[in-house]
Amino acid sequence: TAQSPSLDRDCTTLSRYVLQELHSFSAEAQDLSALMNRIALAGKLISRRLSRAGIVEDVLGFTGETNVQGESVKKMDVYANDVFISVFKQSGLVCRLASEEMDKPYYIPENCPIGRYTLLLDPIDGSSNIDTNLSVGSIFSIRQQEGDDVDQTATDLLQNGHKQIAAGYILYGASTMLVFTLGNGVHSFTLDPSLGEFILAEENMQIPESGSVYSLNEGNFWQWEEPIREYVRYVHRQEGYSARYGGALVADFHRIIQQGGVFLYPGTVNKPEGKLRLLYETVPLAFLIEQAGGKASTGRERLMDVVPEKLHARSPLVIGSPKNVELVESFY
Ligand code: P6P
Repeated sequence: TAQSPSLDRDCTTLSRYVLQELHSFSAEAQDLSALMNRIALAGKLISRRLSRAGIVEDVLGFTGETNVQGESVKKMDVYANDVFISVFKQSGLVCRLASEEMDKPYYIPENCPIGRYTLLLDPIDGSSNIDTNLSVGSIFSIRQQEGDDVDQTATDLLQNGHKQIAAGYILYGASTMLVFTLGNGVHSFTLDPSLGEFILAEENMQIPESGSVYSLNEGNFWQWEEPIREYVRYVHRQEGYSARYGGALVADFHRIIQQGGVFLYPGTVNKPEGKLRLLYETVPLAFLIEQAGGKASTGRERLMDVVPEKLHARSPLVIGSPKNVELVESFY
C-alpha cells in the first residue's frame, strides 16, 4: 500500500534525510548522519530550556563573567556551550570544539581517533534577545581535523571556508528550525515537539535573485566606512526597500535566505574587521548562502576565500541575494 504523503513526511527525519542526501551508507555518511543527530539533540535541549525562560533558573540574566570577546556572558551562553560539549562526549565523532564562549578549543581525545571532525560553534548567538523573548540561534560549522595538533593550537583551523564539510544553524523562534548544508543544497527541518523529531520542511532552499529587505544596524551609521554610508544613502532614495533588523544574526539571516535581500554587519572606521566572527558566524552562513544561490562578501572579497589569522578572527559581512550583494560591492 502507498504510504500517505503526510505520514511519509513525518517519517522524513533528519537521520534518514542525511543518509539519503549523501546517497551513501559509507562510514563517513553514517558519521555525518550521527553528527547531525547530535546537533539536533543539542538544539532540542537548548530549545526546551529557552521555552521556559523566566520559569526555571539560569536562563535569564548574566553570569557576571566576561568571555574572550570581552562581552558579558549570559547564563544561556554557558548552558548552550555545555550542552554541545555534553552531546559530543563519548560520541567518538568530534575531537575538538572551538566556540565563541571558549578562549581555546575543547579537546575530546578519548575514543576519538585523530583526523576526525572539529565542531566550530556559536552556541547561542544574539543572547541579548533572550531576556526580551525574541529569537536567538546557534551557528555551527564542521571541518575535518588536519594533522594531530599535539600542541593543541588548532592552527589547521586557520584555513578558508572551502574547508567546511557542513554548516548550519538552529533558529529558536516561533518554531525551532534546523537549517544546514552538507555541500549539496540547503535544507530546513522543523522541530515537532510532540514527536521530539526534526521533520523535513524545505529541501534545496534557493534565495531569490534580488529582494527588497536591507538589514543592518543604522544606529552605527556615523561609524561606518564611506562606501557603506554611500550605499545606505542610495537605498534611502529608492522606493520599495524595507528595513528589517532584529539584532540576532541567525534570525536576521533566516529572513534574508527565505525572502531575499541583504544583511550587512559592516566594518567601522575604528574596527574595519567589524564585530562578527569568521570561523563560527560569517563563514558558516557564507557556505549556506552560496549553496542557496546567494553571495557572501566582506564588501571587498568573497567571504569563503578569506583565511583567518586567528581562531576568533572577525570579518565584515555582506550576505544575501546576488543582485543586492553586488550593489553593495559596487560602492567599494
Ligand atoms: P549590534 C548579537 O550580539 C550579535 O553577535 C549578532 O547576533 C547580531 O547580528 C549582532 O551582534 C548585533 O550587533 O551592534 O547591531 O547590536
